Amino acid sequence: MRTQVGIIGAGPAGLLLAQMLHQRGIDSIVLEARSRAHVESRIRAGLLEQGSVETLTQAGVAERLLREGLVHRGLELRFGGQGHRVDLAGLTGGKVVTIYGQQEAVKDMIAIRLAAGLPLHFDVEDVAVHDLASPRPRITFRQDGQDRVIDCDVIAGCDGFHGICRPSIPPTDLIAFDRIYPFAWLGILAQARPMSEELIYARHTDGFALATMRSHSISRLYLQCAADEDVSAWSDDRIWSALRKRLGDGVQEGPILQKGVTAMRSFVAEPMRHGRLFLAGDAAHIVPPTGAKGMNLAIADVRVLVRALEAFFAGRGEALMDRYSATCLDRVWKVQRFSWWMTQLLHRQGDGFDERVRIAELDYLTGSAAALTTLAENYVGLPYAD
Ligand code: RFL
Ligand code: PHB
Repeated sequence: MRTQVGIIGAGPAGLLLAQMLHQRGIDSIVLEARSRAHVESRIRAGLLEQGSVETLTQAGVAERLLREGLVHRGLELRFGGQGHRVDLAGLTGGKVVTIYGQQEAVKDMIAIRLAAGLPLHFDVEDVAVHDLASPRPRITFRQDGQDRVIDCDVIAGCDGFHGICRPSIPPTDLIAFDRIYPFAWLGILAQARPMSEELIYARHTDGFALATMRSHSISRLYLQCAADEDVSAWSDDRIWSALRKRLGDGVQEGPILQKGVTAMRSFVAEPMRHGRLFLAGDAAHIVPPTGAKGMNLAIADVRVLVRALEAFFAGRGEALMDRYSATCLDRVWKVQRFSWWMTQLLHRQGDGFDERVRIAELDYLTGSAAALTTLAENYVGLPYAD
């Protein structure tokens, strides 16, 4: 097989890249290790920055998102038993965020690609990348028991944090920056009306809690828990009682459809390019979910990569490809800073000096238009470089 861009991973990064390249007449083949059903049912991110919605709209994959997504103009910070509304739109000249499940965006992009008859292979095995320093890198894999090879001009590593692309770069050519937090999130999806029209980020002496949603009848709720938390120790009753305690009155209960523990990590690999291999999304970086940035950052990387590849395939040279990593990392580090800041501000960690400083900071934040503007402009999404 032969293609211009071999894309490994059918998450938001890989699928959006394939679609945006297709719009520009550039061929790609997408390889995905898991089944279509698995990829379409993985419950993950849910919040899109305004720029992400615009990007998905321009990519022609937002018809259902624009119909079903829930537009939010503000959020609530709750601490010391009191709620404080952050007027995101008012503080950012009208910018908003949209709630739309990542797996719904993934479903939409898969359907559009398959309907167009474009190559997207699920359940592939033993994916490996070769000759990354040459102008003709190769991907090998197994499909239905057969060994296969794809000759590419470029390979896009969109295979997430546990993929094979980043580990294929010689360790001497990569620097990794890592921070693991001493807590995690227990997340549930429940058949219950959201407790509020907007998201509630709550800080409580028992730990952080977040009330978000997927629709007017499905709630998504998170609780700070131990890093090594055993989900089986959390009965439905224990979960609801912890949520009521941390979020206060108004928690709407209903059947729990799904439960899981999400580890909290900040990670960046530099550079995001090795020869003809370009990393995008979680393959290159991870943020803790508190700032709701992971999927948005994957989308931002893809925008930069598409421009670089468009110039390259149009014969305008490699200047943008050479700048790909630096351009992406500029945003990545700002988003890392914001995600780290939201995480350390809102989670309970001991009872010492740092804890008192965090409470003072929250108090300051909610009383300062300047500090709230900083929060709001990061939350709705920093402007793109292009
Ligand atoms: P993905 O989605 O992990 O996709 C990578 C794909 O690659 C496949 N793969 C392989 N395919 C072929 N060969 C191999 N060897 C392969 N190895 C792996 C995988 O099966 C997978 O399909 O990465 P991508 O595309 O970079 O997208 C990143 C996002 O998924 C991630 O950043 C977000 O989900 C993070 N995140 C959030 N982001 C937001 O923007 N807003 C949020 O509100 C938000 N909330 C969250 C989150 C992540 C969470 N978890 C579970 C980590 C909430 C949670 C709980
Ligand atoms: C979600 O809807 O899953 C979500 C929203 C905001 C966050 C994290 C997760 O900060």
